[in-house]
Amino acid sequence: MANETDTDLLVRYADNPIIGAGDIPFTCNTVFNGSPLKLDDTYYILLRVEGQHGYSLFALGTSRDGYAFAIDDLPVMVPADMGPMQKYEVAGIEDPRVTMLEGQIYVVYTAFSGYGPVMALARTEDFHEYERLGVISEPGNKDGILFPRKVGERYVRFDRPIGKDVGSIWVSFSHDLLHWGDSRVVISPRGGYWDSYRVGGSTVPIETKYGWLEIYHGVKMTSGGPIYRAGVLLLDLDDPSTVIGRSDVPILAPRTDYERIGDINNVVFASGAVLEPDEEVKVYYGAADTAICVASAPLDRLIAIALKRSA
Ligand code: BMA
Repeated sequence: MANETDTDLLVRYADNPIIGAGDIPFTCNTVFNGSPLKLDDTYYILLRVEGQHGYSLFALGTSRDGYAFAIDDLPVMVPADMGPMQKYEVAGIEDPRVTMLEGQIYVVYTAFSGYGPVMALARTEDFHEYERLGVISEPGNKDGILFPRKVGERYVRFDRPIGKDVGSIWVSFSHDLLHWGDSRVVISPRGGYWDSYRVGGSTVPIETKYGWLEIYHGVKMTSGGPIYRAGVLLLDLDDPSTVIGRSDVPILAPRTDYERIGDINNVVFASGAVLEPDEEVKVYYGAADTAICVASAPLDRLIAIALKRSA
């Protein structure tokens, strides 16, 4: 019998998971949804760590090969205990997305409180000190991801507002990274498909000559609970609300024990990607909200599946 995992376009790293709670130097419950950035020859990954108390904070991993990460002894960013962000972060900070933009490192993250999830923006120069720039959405919005360059005169981000219980991917625009508008829907759930319940942006989009390549997550609701899978989009370079391609089938689905069983079963949640010089795309993802994994595919095969061409 063929290996079940062979059905996915993304090929799992043989030694997955690459980071689990036991690799975190301080006591925690789980580690998942890490956002990578490769600078020169070093991989940095900002990790969502859920503490024993139940709320999340961020830890830092560094690596020379993108697989073996050394984790800092202490968290690098914890929920604010004073200042204007304190009341929006009392239930934790979650799902960071790290974007290099105009030579600066920005982090969009979900700030959680009794008000519900809001997007927040921070900036760092060294991954250790974070300057909070503020709340950049109203509640009910998450999966905020900054594009790595302006489109025309404006900065661009992905949004994932929940409207009428429908979670679609939107894009919004800004002149200063703080005030956002001109919001437009990009994709919505597809009835009957693996992404029939909710969709949201996952990775910082990669610029290709065919368009912005975005790996997104799609959720199907079942009587056994939600199943999170990953798919691919290609968006127009000059108008990212225009869809050029969307994969019919997922590129990664929960199949292994570490993806099927954890704090939240049946989850692969892509949270970042690194385009290597040989055009291999390493996709980092949270498995079952319990560990960090990597899977990869050549860029041209990801483009082909978005365009529904055989690769
Ligand atoms: C989403 C987010 C992610 C999580 C996923 C699966 O709504 O909360 O952080 O990985 O659900 O549980």
